[in-house]
Amino acid sequence: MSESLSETVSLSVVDGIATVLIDNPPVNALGATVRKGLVAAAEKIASDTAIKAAVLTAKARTFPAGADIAEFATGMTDPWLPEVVNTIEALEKPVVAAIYGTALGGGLEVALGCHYRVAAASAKLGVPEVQLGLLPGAGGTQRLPRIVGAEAALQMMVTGKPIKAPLAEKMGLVDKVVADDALMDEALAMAKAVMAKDGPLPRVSEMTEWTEKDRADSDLLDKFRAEHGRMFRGVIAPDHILETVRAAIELPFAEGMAVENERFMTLFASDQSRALRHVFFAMRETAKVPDIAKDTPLIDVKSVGVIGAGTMGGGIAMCFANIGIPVTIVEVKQEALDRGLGVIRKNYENTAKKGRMTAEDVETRMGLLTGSLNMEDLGDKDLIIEAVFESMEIKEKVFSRLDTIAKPGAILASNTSYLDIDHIATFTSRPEMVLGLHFFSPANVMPLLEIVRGEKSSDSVIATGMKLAKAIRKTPVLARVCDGFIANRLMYPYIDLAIEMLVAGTPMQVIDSAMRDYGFAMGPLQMLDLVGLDVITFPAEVNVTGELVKLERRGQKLNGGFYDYDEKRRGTPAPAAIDVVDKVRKHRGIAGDKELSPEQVMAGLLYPVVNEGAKILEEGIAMRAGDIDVAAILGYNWPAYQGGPMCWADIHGLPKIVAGLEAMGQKPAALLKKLASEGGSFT
Ligand code: T1G
Repeated sequence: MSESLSETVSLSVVDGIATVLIDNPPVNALGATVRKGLVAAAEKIASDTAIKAAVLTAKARTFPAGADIAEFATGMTDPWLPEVVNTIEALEKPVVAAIYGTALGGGLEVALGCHYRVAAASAKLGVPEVQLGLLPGAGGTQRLPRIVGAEAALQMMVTGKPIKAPLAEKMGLVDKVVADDALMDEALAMAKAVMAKDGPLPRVSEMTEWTEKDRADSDLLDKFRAEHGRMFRGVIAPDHILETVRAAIELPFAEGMAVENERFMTLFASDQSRALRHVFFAMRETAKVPDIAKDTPLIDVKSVGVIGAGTMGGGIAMCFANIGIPVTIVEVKQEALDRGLGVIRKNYENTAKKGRMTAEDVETRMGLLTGSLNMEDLGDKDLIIEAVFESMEIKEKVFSRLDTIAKPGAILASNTSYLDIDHIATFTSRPEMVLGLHFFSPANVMPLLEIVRGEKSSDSVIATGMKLAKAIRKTPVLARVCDGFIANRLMYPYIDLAIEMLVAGTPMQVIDSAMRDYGFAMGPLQMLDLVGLDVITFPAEVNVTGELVKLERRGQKLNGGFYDYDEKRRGTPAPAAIDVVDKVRKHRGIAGDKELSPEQVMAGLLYPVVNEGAKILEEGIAMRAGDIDVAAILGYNWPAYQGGPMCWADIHGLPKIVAGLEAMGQKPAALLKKLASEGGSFT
């Protein structure tokens, strides 16, 4: 007979063993009703003499995947999770955690408050709080070092990466790993076995073996920080995590908990955590299209055609082959087709060399790819993606032809990065079947996929595009038609103005280091060198990138660009580039004596990007500010801990940005001005 202890927690007793069941879909997050239910369960276990032991587990897809992140925005209430965990641990009757799915964050911390842990073989366990700019705030920083040692605990907490159950067992984090379908039986059997045992219960907070070892290794923490410096760069949570582990090694448990709590609250109030929590939800929001009904019929895509076997076409073909969908790739010349298929094979072989797939996988994937010189071969495909040269004339030829070849109901997509999808749709008799699928290069790697919705694109086509994006492990962002859609349009000013600053007199290394200090892995000019100067075209008749390309300086791939590169690809400002800048200055009659400070560089580049984002939003090109942030983070590696341009603008202060833009002689977007004047925010 099951007793409901709260809306989301129930308890039933069989043969003296209580089963505490959490039922809080979708991921059994430890929200207020769960916490209340767990406290009630602990009280029941303590007071009911018929109960000799307990098993704690959950329903549906996973053991609790953490605290309820959504609750952070509305304010957490009693009982707080640390107290809940301590209450479970303090019980005098054994509690066995039956772990499956993804026991993450607070979920793992609850399991650590139990006396025993049994895990399903497919379970994963982790503490990903660092990805939210936080640290495990329910005793994890104090219990993990005690049960697996400081080094392993730091590895888990600073990377945030989950570990598989067998490794967890090896580390001592779980007592037993069992077959998935035997989890409950095994957990009940363990409860039965331990309920008869005498002696004190194993409480992680009282374990001392690891702490003694770690205390003896005085430079353990400094060594860890030195070895993993990259993970500490720019973000604040890892240093706080390190200090909580120091407390776990040096202090009694209760004092260590006080350190954890203090540092958790510091992080919780930080801009970085606000930004990362925004990004967590924004990444999941992008797939939701409010004006398309949830039951919109989807088009079944079981076969794909790709036109063009170049870098983009090849990468796109791989995305579908990777999930077992056969792809026919069409080229105009055999040698281009052979080259394209050769590049795909090489990509797979390189992945196999890294041990991420087997030689057999390579053949399976290649077996899904068929080359053809004949567009007629696409006649039976469910989805056809054009990835040819960016010229409307060529698109017209391709889509007019496709219209006569493709079967009824086939989706016709263009991978164009900026051309007008509505215009492309007019080359067919079926505009409702046309959309943009804008992949970012390399298409088989970059996680962003812009789904470009034409005026006439049907709801089914858009809904299918959004679902397909997730199926090929991309994050979709819906865009309406404009030059550059969302990510490229957003970043045009960033790149354009960086070059303007260089011509006006700010040294390239000042510009790039300012943006690395902001959090980008590389500055705008370094990025141009990496992407290739020949892929960027600027209108002015004489411009820096054009002149560099004329000198056969195409960036890292050929002779350097703004920078010269040594064999380790370390860049130094190139004299040839400085000469080109001088030439452009002379041609435009610019003195080149205006050197900006790093702060001015940051404002000068970031404010116009925010302004462009505001225009993208007010024009309805993007549905949400969060979508723009996701596009910037996934398309241009905007540092996630800054939240993306729109979230960063809210944190930085919209009135400051409006004033800064006006001081630069730029007109703030109406939406930006309105929000700034009303104390509003984008996110
Ligand atoms: N809180 C609230 N909602 C959550 C959630 C959470 N922890 N995790 C997922 N969701 C929602 C998500 O927004 C989506 O909602 C749905 O569940 C499915 O998620 C004190 C402070 C578990 C691996 O960081 O990593 O514990 O869009 O699309 O791909 O120390 O969700 O359907 O409306 O991602 O199968 C620590 C975060 C929290 C884990 C499943 N825990 N979640 O992936 O589904 S902080 C985390 C995930 C904490 C304590 C600290 C993944 C997943 P909707 P999904 P998925």
